[in-house]
Amino acid sequence: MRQAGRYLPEYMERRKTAGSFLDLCFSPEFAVEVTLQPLRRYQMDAAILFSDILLIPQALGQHLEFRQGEGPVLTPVDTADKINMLSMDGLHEHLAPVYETVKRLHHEIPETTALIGFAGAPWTVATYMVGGHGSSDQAVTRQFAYQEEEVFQSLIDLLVKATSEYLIKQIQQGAEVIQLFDTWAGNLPEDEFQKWAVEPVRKIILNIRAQYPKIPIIGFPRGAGSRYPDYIRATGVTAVSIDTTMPLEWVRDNIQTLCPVQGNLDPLLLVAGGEKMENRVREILDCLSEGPFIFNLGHGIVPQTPPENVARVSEIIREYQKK
Ligand code: 1CP
Repeated sequence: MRQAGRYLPEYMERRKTAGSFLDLCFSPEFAVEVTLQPLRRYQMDAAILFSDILLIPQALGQHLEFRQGEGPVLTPVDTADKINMLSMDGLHEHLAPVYETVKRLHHEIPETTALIGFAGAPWTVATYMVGGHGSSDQAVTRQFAYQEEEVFQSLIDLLVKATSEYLIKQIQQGAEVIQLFDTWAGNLPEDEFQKWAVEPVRKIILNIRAQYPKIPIIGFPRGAGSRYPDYIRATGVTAVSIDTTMPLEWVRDNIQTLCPVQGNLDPLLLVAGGEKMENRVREILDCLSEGPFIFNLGHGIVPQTPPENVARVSEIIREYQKK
């Protein structure tokens, strides 16, 4: 999950110096620094590259801004003509600073710390591209996919190609694990889940594995619920991130039997802290640590998180491991 960001005062300071969030993403020096910030404070086993899933639309030629208090704003690509204007021609040149960041991180982080590269899964990235901003129901994009299915398919195909190449480059530069974030997969009905969440991820994984057969790939089909097992079998992911809603015993019996899982502390419990947070951390460990398991949050860390609560969680996990 996201582990760097606005809850850390040192991040806010660095972002001020960088200028904007996008300047931070495109400065290898600052992006390395911000990736390492959580590692300096806590005993994390992995670092996740500091970047964003929306750099791909920008690299394909779509206008992108991050407005204060509003999040990402893109000029919607919601017609065949606008989608046809997107191009992979400048993709790698545009993303070169990200590859440089991965390369530097590979040399800077300790050998015992895994370096995770990532991208958004095509469906989630497409919801921002077509809708022009984040939304809780992705209605604009879901409707577009019904009414203009062929056009939408061409956008997804482009994203499959761009994302596969982008991730292969990250691996070439030293990413040791890849994570694919499908934050909005859960709102898709059955057939659409197959078409837009499963198929594109299956193809990306095939493309990556053609060059790197052994690279671990973690999928995060947030909100997939009972569809997690099918998703795992159909896409070929190595492991899955489970979101905050997943019942632990069900995960143990139906998912951990198929692959390693990571998750699923509610990021808001990390804000609340205290006994409730500590009890839940132990419950998660008690239920899932007998099988293949990576402790993690069930979604990204939020800005109002007190850093000392993260330290406390890390401490509980380390004490638990010693038992
Ligand atoms: O400084 C700031 O204000 C920027 C906040 C921020 C950060 C820290 C954004 C804007 N992106 C990021 C980094 C980021 N995003 C990482 C890097 C790793 C790390 O921080 O340690 C990762 C993995 C992401 C992934 C991401 N971006 C997702 C998928 C995962 C998830 O959490 O759901 C999504 C949906 C985005 C889009 C995005 N980027 C930023 C915002 C505010 C959003 C959400 C927009 C919305 O409301 O829909």
